[in-house]
Amino acid sequence: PEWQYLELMRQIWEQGSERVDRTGVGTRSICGAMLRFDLADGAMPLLTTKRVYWKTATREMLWFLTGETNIRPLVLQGVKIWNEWPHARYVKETGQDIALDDFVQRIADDEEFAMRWGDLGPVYGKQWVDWPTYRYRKDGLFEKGEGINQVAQVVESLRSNPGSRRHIIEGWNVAELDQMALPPCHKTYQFHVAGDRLNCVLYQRSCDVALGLPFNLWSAALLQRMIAQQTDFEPGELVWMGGDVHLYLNHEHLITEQLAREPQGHPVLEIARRPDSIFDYRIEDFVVQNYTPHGPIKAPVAV
Ligand code: THF
Repeated sequence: PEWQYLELMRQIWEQGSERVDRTGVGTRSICGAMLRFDLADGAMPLLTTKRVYWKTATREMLWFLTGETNIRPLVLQGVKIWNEWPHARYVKETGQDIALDDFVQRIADDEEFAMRWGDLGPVYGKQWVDWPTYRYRKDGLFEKGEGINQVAQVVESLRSNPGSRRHIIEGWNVAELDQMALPPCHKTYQFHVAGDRLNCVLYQRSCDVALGLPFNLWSAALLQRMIAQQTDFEPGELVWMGGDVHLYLNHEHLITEQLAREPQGHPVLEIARRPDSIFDYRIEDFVVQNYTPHGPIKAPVAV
């Protein structure tokens, strides 16, 4: 449960090695970490030591499952978490120093502008449901094959061959990394059946523990719950593994405040309906009960 998260945070802050990262903000970082959460009886890894906007993270997960990579559908739902990246690209490529809020307003108002500037490249959604394939021809050139829907395939393989060790959803498409606004952080999901329970391992190569991890844990558990429902398994354990696990130096106020708080209560997630497929969930299907967290703690995201 939650103390594992708080312990990880404390350990990184006290023992992490300090370095300048890609964003220039600076981090304290450790190599390799694991957290385990049992999802039995509706339990979710939803932190209570600060308010986590689980609906935002849920909308993001549903957006991944549509295969969409443009931020516009998120913007139209008031989800802001991906806005910084297209904005930074726009400023860099056009030299126009437009404010973030004005840029986002234009994405919402102007569909053509959104098509041109709102796309993140072939990130999560694209790789998950439409991983590109290529077929070599006799003349040595190659043509585009049909995209692979990894999510549909995993649902199918869990049903037909539960004991398989290949129930994997992979975001790290090496050939396309250079076209992505950001290479995937939560890059590999593997599912594992034990009796009537569905377990999941998530490998995350890079983890912003203060801002990103609360979202990433919720989202992974959510995906696991949806897939369990679709395949008629009980939700089992979520095992989270991190590679470069870090805290940004400008999150100090958040860390100090959060480590001073005590977890309170045990939130549960109810899925109100059983949709026909993994691609048919809607935001109204998710009901969280017993969530009485401490207040939110604001902190800037490093871009
Ligand atoms: N880059 C960095 N530096 N940190 C991340 O957490 C991160 N992500 C995604 C991609 N790159 C990242 C983006 N996800 C928030 C949450 C998740 C994000 C980005 C930003 C955020 O600002 N959360 C605030 C406010 C939420 C809201 O307003 O709805 C929070 O308090 O939680 C991690 O995968």
